[in-house]
Amino acid sequence: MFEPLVITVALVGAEVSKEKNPNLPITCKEIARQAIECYNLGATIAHIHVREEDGTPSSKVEYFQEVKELIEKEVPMIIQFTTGGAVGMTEEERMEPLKLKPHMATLNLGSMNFGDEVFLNTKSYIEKLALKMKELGIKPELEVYDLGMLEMVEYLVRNGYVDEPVHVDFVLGVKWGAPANIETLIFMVNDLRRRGIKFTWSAAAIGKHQLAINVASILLGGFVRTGLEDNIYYKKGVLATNQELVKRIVNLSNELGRPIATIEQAKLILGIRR
Ligand code: KMH
Ligand code: ZN
Repeated sequence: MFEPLVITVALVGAEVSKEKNPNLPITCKEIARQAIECYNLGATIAHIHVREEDGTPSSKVEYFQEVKELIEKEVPMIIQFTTGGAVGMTEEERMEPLKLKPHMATLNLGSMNFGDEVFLNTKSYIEKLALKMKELGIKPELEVYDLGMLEMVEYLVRNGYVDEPVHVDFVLGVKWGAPANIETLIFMVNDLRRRGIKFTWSAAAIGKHQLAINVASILLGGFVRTGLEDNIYYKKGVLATNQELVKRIVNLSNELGRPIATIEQAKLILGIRR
C-alpha cells in the first residue's frame, strides 16, 4: 500500500487577490492562523508566500520570519518558503528568506511564459539556490512545470546539487506550462522512474483542475498540494477557503482508504530531521 498522504497547503501565493476571493489570507497573522487551522485539519506542509498589507506580493524577510514564528509557536508544521516569489522580483529578493532556514523551500526548475509574463529561472540561478539550500540544510521541493524540467531534475541529482531521494512537485495547468491532465501526470512520474531517480512526489494543478489532479495523486501514490494559491473555488461559482480545501482532501483520502500522514510520518518520509 502507499505511504500515508502528505498534504501541502499553498495558502496565498503571489497571483491571487482578495478582490477575487475575500478568504485569501494577506497579513502575516492571517497567513499563520490559516496555516495552523489547516494543520489541525490534516495538512503537514505550509507553502508560504507573504504580502504587504495592501496585498502586494512581498519578499520581506521580517514577514517570512513573523509567519514562521507564529506557526512554530502553535504547531510542529513543516514550513516551506517560496523562492519563486512573484514574477519581477530579483534573484536576491527571492533568495533572502532562506537565511531563516525553513525546513523546505521551493526550487523552480526552469524559465517559462507564465500567463502574460515570464518566470525566470536560469540554470545558474537554479544551481545557486540548490547549493544554498544544501549549505543551510533546507530540503528543496523541485517544481516541475513542463517536460524539459524533468531533465533538470536528473541534472541536479547527477551533479550533486540535490540529494536523493528528492521531493518533486508537478505543477500542472499553468499557462503556458504542461497541461493539467492525468496522462501528463503519469507521464512525468514514469519519466523520473525511467531515469532511475529516487524521489517522492506531489502534484498541484491550477484552477478547476486542482481537484481532479489531487484525487489522481491520492490514487497514484503521490502527495497533494491544495490551497488558494492554485485555485480559489470550492466548486463552480462557490469560493473556497484554505481550510475547506484541506478538509475535502482529508475526507476523500480517508474514503479512498489512504490515511493522512502525521507530522512525524511526513518528516520521516521527506527526510526532514529538524
Ligand atoms: N508566483 C510564481 C511566479 C513558488 O512558490 O516557488 C511562482 C511560484 C512558485 O509561486
Ligand atoms: Zn508558490
